[in-house]
Amino acid sequence: MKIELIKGDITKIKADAIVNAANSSLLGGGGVDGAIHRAGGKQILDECIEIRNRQGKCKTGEAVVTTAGSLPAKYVIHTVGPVWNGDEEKSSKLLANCYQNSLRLAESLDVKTIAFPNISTGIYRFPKELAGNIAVDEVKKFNSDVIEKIIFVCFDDENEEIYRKLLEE
Ligand code: AR6
Repeated sequence: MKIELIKGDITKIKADAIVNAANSSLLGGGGVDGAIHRAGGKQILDECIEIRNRQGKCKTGEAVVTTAGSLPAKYVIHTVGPVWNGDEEKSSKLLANCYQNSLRLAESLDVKTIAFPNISTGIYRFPKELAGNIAVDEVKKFNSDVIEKIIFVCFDDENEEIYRKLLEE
């Protein structure tokens, strides 16, 4: 699997799937979640509501999929990152689950390219360095015959710098 780093807006990425840092309501919010729903249109929210009606809320660490609406991607994989509360062990495991479950779901959809934002490092205040380490570790550990390329999309300079260093190692 090839790993790429891009600085920018994930809604502009032409990948088979982009990942959304959602919340357990699946009904939208701020940050990257707000950007994806705004740019992708109502179809994404409609499918999120259908999922809610079917299974209830999405638990932290889990992932669900919808259409990407009018975005250049095919799918949006919505995963719910942990809110940082200082419990490093528990939060790290939950964040690792986000990457694993998103990648598993992507594989089941025959996704070849997938783009991740820096889950939990915005409104959910997860320390960026630790989150970057977890993201890169999980992606490197995930052996896939299906997924060919993983793109880390960093929005802020600090995350870009962290990922650049991690991916040089
Ligand atoms: N493209 C790529 N990355 C982005 C974009 C974008 N357009 N916009 C922001 N980021 P956050 P969280 C980065 O806050 O911490 C929402 O309200 C941002 O710089 O979007 O997981 C949800 O509904 C940061 O590095 O998500 C939840 O309630 C990263 O995306 C809550 O926020 C994640 O920041 C989730 O919080």
